[in-house]
Amino acid sequence: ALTLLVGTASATTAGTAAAATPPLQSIVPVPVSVQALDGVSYALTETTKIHTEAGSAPAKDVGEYLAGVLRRSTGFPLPVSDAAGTPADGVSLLLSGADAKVGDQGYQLNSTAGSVVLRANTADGLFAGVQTLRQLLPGKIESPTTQPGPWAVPGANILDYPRFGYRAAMLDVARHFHPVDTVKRYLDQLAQYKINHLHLHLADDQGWRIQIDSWPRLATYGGSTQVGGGPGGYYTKAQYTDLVNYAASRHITIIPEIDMPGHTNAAQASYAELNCNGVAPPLRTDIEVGYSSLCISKDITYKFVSDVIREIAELTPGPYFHIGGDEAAATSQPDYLKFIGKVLPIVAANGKQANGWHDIAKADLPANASPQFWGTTTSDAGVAKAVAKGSKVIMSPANKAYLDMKYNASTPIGLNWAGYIEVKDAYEWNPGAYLSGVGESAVRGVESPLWTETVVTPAHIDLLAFPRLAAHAELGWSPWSTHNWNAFRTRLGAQGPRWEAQSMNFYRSAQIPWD
Ligand code: TNX
Repeated sequence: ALTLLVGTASATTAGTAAAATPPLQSIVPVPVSVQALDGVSYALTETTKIHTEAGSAPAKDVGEYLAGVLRRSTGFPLPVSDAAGTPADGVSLLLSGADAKVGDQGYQLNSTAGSVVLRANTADGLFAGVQTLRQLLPGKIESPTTQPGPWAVPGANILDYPRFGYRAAMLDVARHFHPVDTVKRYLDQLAQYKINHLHLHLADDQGWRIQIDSWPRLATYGGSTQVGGGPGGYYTKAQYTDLVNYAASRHITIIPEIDMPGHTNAAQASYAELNCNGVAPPLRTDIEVGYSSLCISKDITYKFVSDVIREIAELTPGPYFHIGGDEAAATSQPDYLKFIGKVLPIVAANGKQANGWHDIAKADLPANASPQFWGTTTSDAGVAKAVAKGSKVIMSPANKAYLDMKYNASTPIGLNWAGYIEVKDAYEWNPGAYLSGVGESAVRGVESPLWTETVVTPAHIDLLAFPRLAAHAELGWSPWSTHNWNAFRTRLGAQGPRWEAQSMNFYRSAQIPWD
């Protein structure tokens, strides 16, 4: 249970300035358990050393990542060593002695006057603990330039592990192309909130965004524009691999999506043979949906699908391949079922588990396939049937989890077909008890999609994703027993100085008491 911290820090308010929220009451997502050691704190100084589990390269990598974050603002050298023996002082990242409860993603953090010790069973767990440690330091720790200290970590015993093993965001790089550096920036932000999957929507009507050697025009022609008619773009295989590796260094798994059999105009424009009438349509730069379909009756369609899935699967170490499957309004129902029935085995033959928008649950799914619920209702017959047969569901209800919905009528970008989503709306739902027939154990996790019809720049991504993504991250990580809007708003408000130090263009919702 969450230890409620009351009066653990000297929150004296002088004059009119509001006191900053004490760090132990500021952590997002809120940990499973936080016990404060009153009057104790650890000071990070220019002599602090970082020690990582002897002989573990993955633990050393987490130590180097931590040092990289802390060096920018402290200016301290913070050497990282994995020499044998546990030093009594400094910051230690250890792969032994963790409470069994932390599992394969959780951690323990113990901070005293002399040391900070993180313990986990895996490097994933240490990485999660490092994100908590960042939030225990003052917000200016996130500054890219040297700042004055002191750098105090409050004394505490923290035990923490996730509610759901799958916590994800989706970025649509098809409607507007988002270059490698923009995706890396987003990966850095996701990691801070313990999100461990990034789903990339790599193809849609307006653009194809990944090089496929056996069908080269997909990228060179199909990737040559975007919504509004700009130049578009695509990832070369080397760039995609760079993203996969960068994500891995942030303990994030990339999930590639090729949306089919609808949302395929860019592919059909690139290759006439993918159309039933043999005629390539023009490229499209508007935001209509539901008009394109691969030709279900042609053999070449399945050669295309096999080639694309094989080439992308070869570059993708993660277990999932997302086949889209949404809004196939230009495909008849029998054709849709036939198509999904042919594509699922291709995914399996390439060693991947299929994810798909929940429309795919109209077809017969293997138990390892996950429908991603994006509806605005609280029941879906197909999803309930898939769950009864053993599938786990990814929860992305559009009126709660869609980051491309506006906050309110004055939000300058975004859509509103699923309604306005203020921060409280994004937070106030229970993914484990939301859909009928889909209980906690049938939920793989929570995912926040960001469709980019109106999203062009990194500042646009910031504005729509933050702070709502942090609310979703807490739903995915923290136990439901900790769920409390008033406590959450305070924790969220404490993220403000961190996001300012990172020059993030977040939405300063009036619902939140920003520090
Ligand atoms: C619906 S949600 C779509 C996308 C759009 C989005 C805009 C889903 C599976 N399909 O094609 O981009 O709405 O909010």
